[in-house]
Amino acid sequence: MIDLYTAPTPNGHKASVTLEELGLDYTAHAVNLPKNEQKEEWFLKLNPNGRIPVIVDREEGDFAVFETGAIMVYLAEKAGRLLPTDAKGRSETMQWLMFQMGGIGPMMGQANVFHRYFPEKLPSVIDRYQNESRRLFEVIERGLEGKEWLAADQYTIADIANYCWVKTYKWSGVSIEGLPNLQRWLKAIRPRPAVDRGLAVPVKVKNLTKDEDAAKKFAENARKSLQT
Ligand SMILES: N[C@@H](CCC(=O)N[C@@H](CS)C(=O)NCC(=O)O)C(=O)O
Repeated sequence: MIDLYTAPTPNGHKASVTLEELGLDYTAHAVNLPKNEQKEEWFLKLNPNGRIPVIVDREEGDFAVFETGAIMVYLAEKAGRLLPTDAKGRSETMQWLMFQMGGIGPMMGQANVFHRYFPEKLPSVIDRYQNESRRLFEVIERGLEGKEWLAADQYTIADIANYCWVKTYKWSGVSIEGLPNLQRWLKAIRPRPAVDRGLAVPVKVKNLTKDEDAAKKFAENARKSLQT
């Protein structure tokens, strides 16, 4: 059994969607980010970085894993699925996973900070992160040319990692216009039952781009855990 400490954010969803896709037995525990529970001592013992998500594998002597890329690789290897084992397939998957970890996640994350959460609106900073996110979307567009999935001709943790962030493009204020491959790929992943279940962990959140009050509240809460 695995304990997942998480919150309803793209990084949290990367872990819960992976667990659902792999059919692993797990219990989700909601971490209250506005209350900064992720900075409490008990949490820092599991993840010194003080950020969600983190997993604890009870079948492996309470082994804790933090950083979503490492969590996804750990889970895929435990279940023996979603990460090809041949050298090239594994490398392709890792390339697109690292691309998400080092590019899509940080850039969209900062676009959200400055577009949605920061009290001052700094146009050049907002432009910088939104334009860089758009550039990275165009990289995915090229990566999907003539291909159904990002890596190894199969659905892998690389698709899950990138999907959980790219799907929030509206919240980041980044357009997906003129990117037919990326749009097709988003549409192919969304109806998967495991994705649907994973996106409802630890709680289902409203579509923030369609609900102004919910968006305001979410931004206020996000501000509380923002390190400036
Ligand atoms: N690189 C980390 C990023 C994790 C992360 O940034 N988590 C955010 C939520 S999406 C968080 O815990 N924010 C609260 C905080 O920064 O205190 C990973 O991939 O696991």
